[in-house]
Amino acid sequence: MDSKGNMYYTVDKSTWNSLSASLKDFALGDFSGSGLFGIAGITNSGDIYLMPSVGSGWSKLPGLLNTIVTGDFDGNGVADLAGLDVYGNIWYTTDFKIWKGTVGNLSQLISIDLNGDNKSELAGINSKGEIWTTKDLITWERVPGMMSLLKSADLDGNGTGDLIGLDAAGNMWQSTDLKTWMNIPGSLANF
Ligand SMILES: [Ca+2]
Ligand SMILES: [Ca+2]
Ligand SMILES: [Ca+2]
Repeated sequence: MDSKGNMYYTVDKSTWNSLSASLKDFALGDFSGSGLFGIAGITNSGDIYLMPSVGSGWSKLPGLLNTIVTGDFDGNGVADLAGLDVYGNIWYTTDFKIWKGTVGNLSQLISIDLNGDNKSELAGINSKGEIWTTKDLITWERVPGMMSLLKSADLDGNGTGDLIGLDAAGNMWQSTDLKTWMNIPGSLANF
């Protein structure tokens, strides 16, 4: 990406081409294990491009997605990708070549280390607002409650990812046990 915000990619590592598309979503991660962060971007048409470290050039990945997140799903210290297609189907890849599907259908996806083993798992919200998590990328468990937006961080510092949710009324909630929600005082609904 140049200083004017134009994107370029190379397929032969010697010729730079302009990426004549704008991104609708992107995520940051250390895709090379070098300690340098790169960018994974989704164009408006759903094409997936990866820039392993910022400034290194874009390469096109197989597949089509609507949203993208990063996580380390195999725990090798290199960032991997997960995302939702336009139908809400859930996909992830650890080699940037083959996308593996997991059951379910979501409208928002996040990566989260639910069990503290330094491997990422997935959580998300479906179209009804139900909250779902998977610890093995195969089976999903429902977390009680309904949210309209979901984020994760290790709120209690015990090494496992916790959930922060925003409900439809604009109230914020936190869950560190993935069973019960505690209100975070101060609604953002009126801001
Ligand atoms: Ca990885
Ligand atoms: Ca984990
Ligand atoms: Ca925690």
